Amino acid sequence: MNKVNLGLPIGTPLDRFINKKQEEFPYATGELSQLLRDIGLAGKIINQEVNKSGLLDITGEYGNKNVQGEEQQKLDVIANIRFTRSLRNGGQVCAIISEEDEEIIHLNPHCRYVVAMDPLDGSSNIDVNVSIGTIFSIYRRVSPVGGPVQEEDVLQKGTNQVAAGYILYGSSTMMVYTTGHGVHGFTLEPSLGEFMLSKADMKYPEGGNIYSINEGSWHSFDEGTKQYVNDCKEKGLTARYIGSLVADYHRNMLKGGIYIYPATKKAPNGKLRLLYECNALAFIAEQAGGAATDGRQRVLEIEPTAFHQRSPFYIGSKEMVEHAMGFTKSSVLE
Ligand code: P6P
Repeated sequence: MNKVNLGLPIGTPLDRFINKKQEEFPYATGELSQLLRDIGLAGKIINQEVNKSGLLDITGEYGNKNVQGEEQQKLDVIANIRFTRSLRNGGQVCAIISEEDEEIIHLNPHCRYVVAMDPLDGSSNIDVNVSIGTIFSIYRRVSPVGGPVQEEDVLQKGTNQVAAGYILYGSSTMMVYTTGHGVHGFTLEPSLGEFMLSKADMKYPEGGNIYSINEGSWHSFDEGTKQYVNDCKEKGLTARYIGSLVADYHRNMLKGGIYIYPATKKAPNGKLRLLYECNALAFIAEQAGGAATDGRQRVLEIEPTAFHQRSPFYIGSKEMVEHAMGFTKSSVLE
């Protein structure tokens, strides 16, 4: 039997897929399965909000800045509340680290799982109807169950992830996740309110000819990134940049390509956050046969030292990421 997608047919509901996958692991307690279902539920709730955002007063700025100093959008705050509530009610999570909260959100100390999340990435695109996404990463806590969650439970390397995924609120809404046994995509069937298997065992195509980077920041790129972008142009590759990480990532995984958010003079460690953006997508990318680096090393090997630390990010088709690293490995930001 094909271990990866168990031969489950396209159209299999997410809950049934998760249950069948759990049967592969005799010692599974069902906690991770329940947690994935809780995330799916929150995604359906947020999808409702996102789809109505033009009609309700939930677009635009909330009037606060998040821990990153970025203007919180109303839907950012709503998504953070919805996810936190769904994970609290689901009863499988001991703590959350969220882009929208500076400190750890402590839930049930008797649970084993920690969730790192960006509840709604790309939120500045909400008002102009461009695709946005939720990104999540799941770890087992390292401190004793029952005791208070410690920083070490959250500051774990990406290689420790037990699951990761994203929800893309686009022309259709998709949930894509991995538990380390392939990457599977589920499309929301709105009339049923169910995520249904639409892409089993997703893999990058060999190679790729799309590069995604905000060339408006060209003058503040490091020399190596500039040389790589010039190389892409000389080869006549296609430039595609939506400005919404999940949307750019998803397209590049399906069609072959690389997404880059490098270190810049304005953001010397890059813009994207290691724990709940880079690590989650890096786990998915590697499971799909791709790669993810910070320009010098595998993202999943980076030892986190702060909840909201940033990292330069090069992610996509393995050969494109490796080719880019040939330019950036010894490049320094002037
Ligand atoms: P820039 C959105 O704010 C985000 O975090 C990613 O979704 C997106 O790829 C990137 O920032 C866009 O940043 O600086 O190019 O506008």
